[in-house]
Amino acid sequence: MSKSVIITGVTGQIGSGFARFLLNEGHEVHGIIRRTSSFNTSRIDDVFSHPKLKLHYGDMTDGSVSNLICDLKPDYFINQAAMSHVAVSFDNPEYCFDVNATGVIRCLEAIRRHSKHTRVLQASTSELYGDHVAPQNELTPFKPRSPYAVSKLAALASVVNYREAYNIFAANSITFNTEGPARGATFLTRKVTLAAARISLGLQKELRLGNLCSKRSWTHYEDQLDGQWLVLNADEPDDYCIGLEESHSIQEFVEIVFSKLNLDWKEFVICDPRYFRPTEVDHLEPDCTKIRSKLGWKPKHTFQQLVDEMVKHDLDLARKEKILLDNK
Ligand code: F7E
Repeated sequence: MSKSVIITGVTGQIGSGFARFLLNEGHEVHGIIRRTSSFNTSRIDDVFSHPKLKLHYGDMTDGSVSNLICDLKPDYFINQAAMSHVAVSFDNPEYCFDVNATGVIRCLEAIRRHSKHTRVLQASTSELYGDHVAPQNELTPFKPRSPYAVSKLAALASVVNYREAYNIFAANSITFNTEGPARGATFLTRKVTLAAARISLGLQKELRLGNLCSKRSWTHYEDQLDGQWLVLNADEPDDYCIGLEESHSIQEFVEIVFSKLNLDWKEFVICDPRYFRPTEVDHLEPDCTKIRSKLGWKPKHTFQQLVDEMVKHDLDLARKEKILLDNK
């Protein structure tokens, strides 16, 4: 049966993936986009004219999203909107909290007061675990180490509170790093694959990075999406860790990507203090026993497949860029 779904953050990597997936399944998708002077809809260009996609201007920092919830009373509310860059949150903590925490409470209030049947999925994050020893699962204590993580912890706790206090179906996906060819270029993986591809064709000379020692679990966005959809459709609302149960250091990731392009990373990577964070999170790696055993989640992509897909995508982009340059 066709459902109505509000997706915030629909122009992002996973929000756009959700829109595509839900439209394919025959659902009606209401995507929230922020007004900007530059184009920000490239990730949904392919479904832009789909008859079941409606885009609405809105922002988590005001009443626009809650108003839409009141008007539409959707079956599902998927919150992918966030000020999601951990490093930037140190420079702009107040805005970060407004979007990531207060913004979520605004929406939960609208659901509690006007649309109690709506099922809520909050995209939470492994950043909550901070420097707690890996692997982390749903029982691991939270130790946030950035304004981003603090704001996301407030949102997670609010979702749990609304679930318990008002009997709303509200669930958190505790999402480990989510990657793919549509990942934003300021996040580590995409910054590296874009740079390495350009370097291999002589379009770029160096790559400046910060801390190479931290370890992350990088998961394909389609596997994250599968997991989050299972969480949203479970019999009972609950919180689940989602991610590949393996981790690699930043240096390992860099080495793998450069070697796929027959490059020695040490010749091109420069350590730049600008990219270090005031407090770092050293090692994030999930234990996903709960979602595997309760909801049957299983990732379809290995880490190597994810890297291969990103490298191939960015090499194709770099080749196109070079052809344009050569024909100038
Ligand atoms: O950094 C190190 C950096 O920015 C990964 C967000 O989606 O996942 C993401 O947060 C690691 C960190 O992701 C650079 O210090 C070194 O240790 O790709 P990232 P993140 O901070 O893990 C979580 C789950 C979220 O929820 C967030 O929204 O790489 N690193 N050099 C660098 N990172 C960046 N961005 N740029 C560098 O030059």
